[in-house]
Amino acid sequence: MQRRQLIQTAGFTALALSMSLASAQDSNKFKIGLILPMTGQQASTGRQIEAAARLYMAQNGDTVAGKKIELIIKDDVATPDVTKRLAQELIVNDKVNVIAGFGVTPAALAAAPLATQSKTPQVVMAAATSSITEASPYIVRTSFTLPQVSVAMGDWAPKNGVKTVVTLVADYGPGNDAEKFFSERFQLNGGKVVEKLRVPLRNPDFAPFLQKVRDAKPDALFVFVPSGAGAAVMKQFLERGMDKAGIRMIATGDVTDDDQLNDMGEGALGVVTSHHYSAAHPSPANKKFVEAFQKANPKMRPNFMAVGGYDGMRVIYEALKATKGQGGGDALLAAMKGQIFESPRGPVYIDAQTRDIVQDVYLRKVEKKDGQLYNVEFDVIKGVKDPGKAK
Ligand code: VNL
Repeated sequence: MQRRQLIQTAGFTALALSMSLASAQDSNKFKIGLILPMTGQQASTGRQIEAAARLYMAQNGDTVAGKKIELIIKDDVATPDVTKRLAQELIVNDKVNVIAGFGVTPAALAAAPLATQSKTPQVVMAAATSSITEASPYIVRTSFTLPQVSVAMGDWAPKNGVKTVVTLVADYGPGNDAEKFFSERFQLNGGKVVEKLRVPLRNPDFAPFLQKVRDAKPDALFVFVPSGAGAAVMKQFLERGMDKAGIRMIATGDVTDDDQLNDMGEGALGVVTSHHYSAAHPSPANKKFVEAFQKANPKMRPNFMAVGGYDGMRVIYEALKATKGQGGGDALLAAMKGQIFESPRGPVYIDAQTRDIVQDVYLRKVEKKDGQLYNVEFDVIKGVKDPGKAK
């Protein structure tokens, strides 16, 4: 009897001990739930961000302020219903400290109410519609916004012989932002927008739209499509001889994406874009970043998505350090706001009011360097805030 009791007690003690060990172990962990499109049309964005997040961890260690960092990567196939379910599971079951990633705008918006309810910081590393940061006070963004980069093109084009334009954008949040902010600025500068075309986000066929552009015969076609779709637009633009018909392509840098640019062929030479990151950005910090990224991922060139992911990890690591490993959601969020640092893209900061990134925007031209195609920067607008916040 006594013996049985003893064994039972010992058993319970062992169980209790292992449970408290597990929770002690858990409280020594800091979990980041990274929700990304790893398959489907936006898979290159997931690949780039995962590679960059892993690089950041390899360079900065996986223990911060006494906490072991655990990265939990989930594939949402850029589908908002899936994003929402995954965010819920990560927050409730895995008890992650931060959710991050978000390859497309609908995915970022789907997770926002969960971030608010659970007071979990949501670090948006890719999605770029201006209004995203207004969807939750727990959102911090390390990518960019379409208004931020499109206005620069609305200033550059009319000064460089482009008087008439047709716009062609993917028909959802960031495309609508690009269309609006480019057009308004271009017209303010005396340019004329002849026609505004919107293509579906899913499996777009550009041919009928490009035919319309040919008929309208503007000086230039202004394009926004999301990362991963640029090569298809470029191919059809060239195949239909638009350039030979005297129509220039101008775009946001999403189109001449470093992930695809080198395979676009010589026809892409001379295309001028505005954006916040080029793999050819000539700073020592970027040279180090590109070299390390390519050493770890020999077949890849980092693009703007990679930099959004790398800087997002930086923002999370530094917030954890600043809160000495103690931070709950609110403390972490407060420590993310106002961070100032040198990114591979150039100097940046997280605006404490808007929680959006403030950064330099560059004008770039596709050129050949060492036998490869790059977006070579030739002008810069310093410290650009998101013009989409009407305040
Ligand atoms: C978005 C914006 C996605 C820009 C992108 O690539 C991009 C978005 C996937 O907000 O959905 O290049």
